[in-house]
Amino acid sequence: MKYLAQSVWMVMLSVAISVAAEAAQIVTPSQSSLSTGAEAFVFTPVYTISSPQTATLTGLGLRIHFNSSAVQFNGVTSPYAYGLQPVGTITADTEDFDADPLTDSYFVVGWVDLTARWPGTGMVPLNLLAASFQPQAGFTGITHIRTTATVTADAAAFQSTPMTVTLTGSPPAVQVRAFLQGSYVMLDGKMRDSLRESGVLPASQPYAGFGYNGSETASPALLAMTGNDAPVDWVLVELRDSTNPQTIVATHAALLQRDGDVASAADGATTLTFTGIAPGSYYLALRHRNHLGVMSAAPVVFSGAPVLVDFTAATTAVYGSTDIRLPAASVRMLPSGDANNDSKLIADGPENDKNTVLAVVMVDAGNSEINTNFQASGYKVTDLNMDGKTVFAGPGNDVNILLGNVLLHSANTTSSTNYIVRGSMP
Ligand SMILES: [Ca+2]
Ligand SMILES: [Ca+2]
Ligand SMILES: [Ca+2]
Ligand SMILES: [Ca+2]
Repeated sequence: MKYLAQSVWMVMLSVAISVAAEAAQIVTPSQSSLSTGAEAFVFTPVYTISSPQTATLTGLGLRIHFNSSAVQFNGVTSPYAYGLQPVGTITADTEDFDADPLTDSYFVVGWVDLTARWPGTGMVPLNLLAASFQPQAGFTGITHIRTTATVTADAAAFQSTPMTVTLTGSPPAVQVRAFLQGSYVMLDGKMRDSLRESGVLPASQPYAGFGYNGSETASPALLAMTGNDAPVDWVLVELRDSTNPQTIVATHAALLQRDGDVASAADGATTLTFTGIAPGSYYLALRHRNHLGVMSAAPVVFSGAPVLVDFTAATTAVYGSTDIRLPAASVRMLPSGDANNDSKLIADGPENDKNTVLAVVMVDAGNSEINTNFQASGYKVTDLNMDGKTVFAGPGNDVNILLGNVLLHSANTTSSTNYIVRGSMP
């Protein structure tokens, strides 16, 4: 039906224009070039005419050509109403009307006024419509949106200028999963959200002291969530340079959920998008305040769809000569115990993490009697088992988890308390 209707008006327009005035109908894009990543963009053809004396004609039939590998046509909004015909469907440009073999598709929009008053006195220049296009995931480079006329009138010539669109590609998007040993509960295969429950989990990302000054803030609704998606703690997700993995290209502070998903603090979405970063290959790293960090064994290729990096899976290879993660049945956890944030777990000897725990307990304002078994409440990096308290001695203390990781480390064959467990992050 639509095709038939279009054929009829195209013939009518052809006849009408052939007896029209000597003028060129001109279509230029409102914006001659633009650059976009994953965001949709709008093509607005602007109609003018070369001779003011013939500013009104019988209409215009317009093909809008595009490369379907580069962009997806999302539809037309705000078409000029006077004389408007039904917008055509997407058609293969097998005849290559625009002499650009890369533009493989087009659709037709037309306006017909057999009284030859189109588009109306004083209407030019006229925005004919707004056509929305979505960049195709994975396409990068330059593409064009071109226009041709459906009718060749011997009186009214047609002139057009294309729009040049530079597609920089979808920014890297990642879904990350991880378990933290300090809060992991083997029996239910999830982490505790004790920090959230005890009300000490901060609303703003806590990594300023770790060299990251992002402004991520979680909404009260996200911080109030319970169940599998309740926030356990803040983590840092980093893209690192594929040839120099010590170079951090981009960082997101995000919330780790009880079930291991890393979620955006902005909206709780479990896909993190690195807006403004070019697609390509990056190492993907995950860091935590008092656990040893992990990074993908090899650069991850980001070319469109979100990539899952599941650090809870034993099959996910991690960077370094040995896998620093700890097994918990079939899953893997980041090891806890780095109270002084030097990427080493040390229980005894110089720079040890145990003394950092002790110091926090001893200097706590509430510990007036300076007891080593005092429990210092609050969100502290020394809370290695993530229960909302820093405890040096006695039940539930934070030292045992550190000591266990040192003594039970596979390379610590003599079970020495002064063995150093080194992190594998570059
Ligand atoms: Ca073409
Ligand atoms: Ca989840
Ligand atoms: Ca340490
Ligand atoms: Ca604790």
